[in-house]
Amino acid sequence: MGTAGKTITCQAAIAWEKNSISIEEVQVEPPKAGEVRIKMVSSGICGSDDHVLKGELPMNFPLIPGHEGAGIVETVGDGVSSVKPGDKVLTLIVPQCRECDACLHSKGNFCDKQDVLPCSGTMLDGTCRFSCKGQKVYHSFRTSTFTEYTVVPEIAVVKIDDAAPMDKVCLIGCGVPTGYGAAVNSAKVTPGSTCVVFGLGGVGSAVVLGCKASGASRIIGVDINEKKFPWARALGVTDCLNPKKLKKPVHEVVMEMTGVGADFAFEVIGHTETMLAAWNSCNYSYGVCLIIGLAPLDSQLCLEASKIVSGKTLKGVCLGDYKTRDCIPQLVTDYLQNKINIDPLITHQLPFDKLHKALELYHTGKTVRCVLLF
Ligand code: COD
Ligand code: ZN
Repeated sequence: MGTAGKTITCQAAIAWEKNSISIEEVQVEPPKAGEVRIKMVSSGICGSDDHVLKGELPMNFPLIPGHEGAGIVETVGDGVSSVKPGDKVLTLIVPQCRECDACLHSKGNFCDKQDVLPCSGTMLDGTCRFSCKGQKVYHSFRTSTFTEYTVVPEIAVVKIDDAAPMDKVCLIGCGVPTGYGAAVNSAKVTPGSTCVVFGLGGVGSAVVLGCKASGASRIIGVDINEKKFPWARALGVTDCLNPKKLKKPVHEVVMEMTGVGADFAFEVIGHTETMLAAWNSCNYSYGVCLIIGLAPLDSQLCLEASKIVSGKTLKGVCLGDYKTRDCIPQLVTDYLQNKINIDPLITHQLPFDKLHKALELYHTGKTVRCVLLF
């Protein structure tokens, strides 16, 4: 008995309100036109999911969290042509519609059809495909990967190589392009350069991977959680700094260590204070500061305006500036060809029913990336 055209009942994590999550039996409707239903195989737990769970993004509850997913296409809706049942796929927090201004511009990648800013919690037609106990359940980032089955718009899903190990490649749906791509594709880190990375979580560690791959000779890692330092050193960080243990502001220490400031600074936390610290750690003339973290929605970044004229660059970046459907499959192929090694980013893998344990590991700062397996 196939499941095509039928509602599927399965297990999913539901965030009922902020800081309240439980695994429940849910109903997942068949995909509508332009949509894809996916049987999940793995999902990373990313810092952005934590923003959702804490209610820091204006999202509708109850919702199914998760966006960094790998799975197998179960069925497709009318008009879907880029994937078919049985394909291995990744879900994409930033879709690529190939029609909007950002998609049509050679440099743009923040597709108008994304559901990050602002968040609707629905599919593109404004309705939802999930329900639980008769109640409508919202999507998160139009992906919702903490579930055995999900429904995603075709523009937010991409086919990957048949040989991809599905318990690992979920990271290439988000953390790897976001971090590695920021270093390699957006900043274009140069050989012999000095980089400073603020935040050594899953995404910051992927930035380190990209700096190392680009030939940076010095990579300074900054984090308030020293449990991250051994993992960071193994990836290529040469100097670790804990701002809480320094006698002066971290940017002053970076300036002293480098003499002239960093060539490249990356903020991978999402706080305005660390964004300023990253900016102030850069060389005043040619330094490049990339902001990856999402700051609180009502916050303002206040820069000393007279310091901008000297030439340094401040740039925001999402998903490594990659046009997601065009570029992400190649990152999977690069991994399969040993050109990128994402394995050290995955410090834990747990079955989906151990979700609470996985979230506890994340919240106590004991993981770089924990992957849920379905
Ligand atoms: N100073 C130094 N380090 C800090 C501080 C601080 N004040 N506060 C927290 N940290 C460290 C934590 O100890 C942790 O190691 C790290 O910062 C954050 O890591 P994670 O694992 O919690 O989060 P990531 O790496 O999965 O995600 C970080 C993002 C900044 C990407 C995320 O939080 C975010 O803002 N996402 C939205 C923006 C974005 O690019 N989204 C697209 C892909 S998700
Ligand atoms: Zn993410």
